Order: sequence, then structure tokens, then C-alpha cells
Amino acid sequence: MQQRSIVRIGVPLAVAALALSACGSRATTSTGSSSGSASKTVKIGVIAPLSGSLSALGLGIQHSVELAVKQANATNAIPGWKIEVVFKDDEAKADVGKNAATQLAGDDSVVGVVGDLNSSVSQQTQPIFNSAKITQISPANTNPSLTIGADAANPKRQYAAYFRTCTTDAVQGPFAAQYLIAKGIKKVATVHDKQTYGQGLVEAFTKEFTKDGGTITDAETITTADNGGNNDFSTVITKIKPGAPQAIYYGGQFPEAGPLSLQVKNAALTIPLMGGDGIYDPKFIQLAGGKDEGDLATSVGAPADASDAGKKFLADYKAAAYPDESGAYGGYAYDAANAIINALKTSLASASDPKSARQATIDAVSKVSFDGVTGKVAFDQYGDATSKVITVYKVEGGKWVADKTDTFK
Ligand code: ABU
Repeated sequence: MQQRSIVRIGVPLAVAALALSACGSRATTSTGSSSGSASKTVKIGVIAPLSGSLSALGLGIQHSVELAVKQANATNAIPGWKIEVVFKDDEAKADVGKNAATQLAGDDSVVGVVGDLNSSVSQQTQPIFNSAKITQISPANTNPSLTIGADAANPKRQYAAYFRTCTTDAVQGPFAAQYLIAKGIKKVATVHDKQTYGQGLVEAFTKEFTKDGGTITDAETITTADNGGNNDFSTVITKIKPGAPQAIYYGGQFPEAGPLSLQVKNAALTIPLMGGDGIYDPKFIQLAGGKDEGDLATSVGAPADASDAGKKFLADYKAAAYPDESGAYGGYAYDAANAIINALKTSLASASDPKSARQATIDAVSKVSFDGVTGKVAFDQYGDATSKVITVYKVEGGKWVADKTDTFK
């Protein structure tokens, strides 16, 4: 997994950054000095899980935004203005995210925010940022309802201030279903974690899989450890086994998916587990205990090292020596930050203070169109990324290896 190939360097800066991250509350990072005479400050917020089981992904989002801002300041991208990053830990919890968003919205210098990671957390933060007219761009929320509402047949924009750089589960679920059908896998058991993302992903998968002639042998749910579960999935596996599925499709994240895969194989059910971007992480492979050869995940976009821009991002990130890897969403967070920075070039041009530029920033973000590290960065009328590229990854030799990249049609 190329985005994970970031060397860990224990430099003092890294230690300081870790200490700030551990605080999990208001902290502003040093993001380089402007080459011009910047006299005014504007802030871009980051809201993501910076502690807890998903912190590796959240810290990759944070540092990728820091990198984009550092580069913008170094080139004096917004004449007269210096950009700072202020980050908040949402702990992947909706109530914590809500409080963090309220704090960010109360800072008059904050004009745009990158985050959250979890769809269930953004459902709480979207109305707060929208009311404050603060641009919110998620690099990772994939539940379709966040942009178009619950009725996909009658899409309606939910929040004018909300955008995302990743594609959605309306693409990811069906893409996985078509992939399995094409491989001759027509009997699948589904499991999800009852969260907004996991449940929605399984529903999207199931709809396409059954439409394409597949059969769902069993549909089960589990409870995550954060919600009182214990990662013992024996009851679910006992229910799944008699249906003799050829694969398990899982909606949820790697802290549960890894142990589930291991326990499935230990129960002599030698079938692949497939999931979405929530399991596409090296920690899934660690947690699956070496029995995950052939397991599958879709993730948004093309592999980072498949383009020159992606290679440059990975090299710049490595050179910056952040203490955490950029992760599955680093490129998307970097592109989200640059979408905000591009918009600020317009919205701050005649603004006396950051708060007065908030609405103009939303307007300008709606119109951005640039070549980012994840491809063309632009948003449709709902705030969704116009790119619908998805990649299927397979565990081979203890690593995620890209198997198929395509644009969903
Ligand atoms: N996209 C997977 C993880 C984040 C979410 O809840 O959407």
C-alpha cells in the first residue's frame, strides 16, 4: 500500500506534533512562513479522529492538510495572508465531533474545515458548519445521504457548505458487487457494524449484487468495541456458516474487520472477506493475523503512486517527516485543503477579515476545478466529488495490492 510507505522519523518536531495531537483540543500548527509580507491570518480547521482506534487515519488527514498549507504559505499563495491550521480531535464520536465543530465555528479566523472522517460524525457537524457558513470538505465520508439526502431517487442538496473529495458508497458498494459477480462469486453473506457508513455500504452492495443475480445467504450485524462490543464474532460466524457463502461482504472499519476475518478463517470458512475503504489499512492485515491472503477492499480513487502528482505528494509528505503516515485519505485531505486554499485566493482578495469571507469561500469552492493528487478536483451540484474512480485492493503477501482501478458507470 504505497500511501503507507512513509518513514517514521523521531525528530523533535515530530515529538512536538505528537504531543499537540495527544492534547486533542485546540492547537494550531506551525505551517511554514510566508515568503511575502503576510500581515493577516486565516485558519483552516481539521476535525478528525486524532486519538483512538482510527487515529492513524485522522493523523494522516491532519498532516496532509498541514503539508498543503505549508506549501501555500511558502509560495505566498494568498498575498497578504498567512494560513494556519487548527485541529480538533473528534475521537470518531458524534457527540465529541459536535462539540469540536462548535469550537471551530466560534473562532472568527476559521473559514474552511477539512473533515470529519466518519459519516456518522459529519451528520452532527454539517449543520454547525453550515450555519456558520464555514466550508466543510470531507476527505473520507462516503455515505451518500450526507450530500443528496436519504432518498437517492429524489436527490436534494443537504448543506450548501458541505463538500467531499472522495466518492461515495453509491459507487463503492455496487463496484464491489460487480467485481465479485465477475469473479463467479454469487453467494455472499453480509455483516455490518450498524453505523451510518457500514450499514449504508452493505445496503448499496446488496442492491447491486442481487440485481446482478447474486444471492445474500445471510445478513448479520455486529457491535463495535466503541459501542460496547467485544470483537468476539463467533455467534455471527455460526449463523453464516450453514449458508455456505463464497465470500463475506463487510460494512465497517478495520478494527472489527481484521478480527472478523481471522475468526472466519479459524472457523474453517476459507472464503475472502471484502469491505470498503474503511478496511483498506495495514492494520486490517495485522489484525487478521496472517490469514487474510485474498481478502479484498475497495477504496476511493486510484492508488496514490499511479500518477505523477500522487508520487510528488508522497515524496513531499515523506520529506516533511511527519510522525504518522498519510494513510488512505491523505491525498484526499491534501486536495480538500488545496480546494479551500484555491477558493481563499478569490474570497480573501477584498476581505478585511476572515469571517466576512466565509460565504464567498463557499461560493468559490463550488467552482474549483484543478488537477489534484487524486485526479480532477471539482464538485457537483450536491457537493459531491465529480470523480467516480474506485480501486479494488487484494491482500497478497501481507500487503494490499491494487487489483483493478476503474471509473464506475
Ligand atoms: N468511508 C469510510 C469511513 C468513513 C465514513 O464513515 O464514511
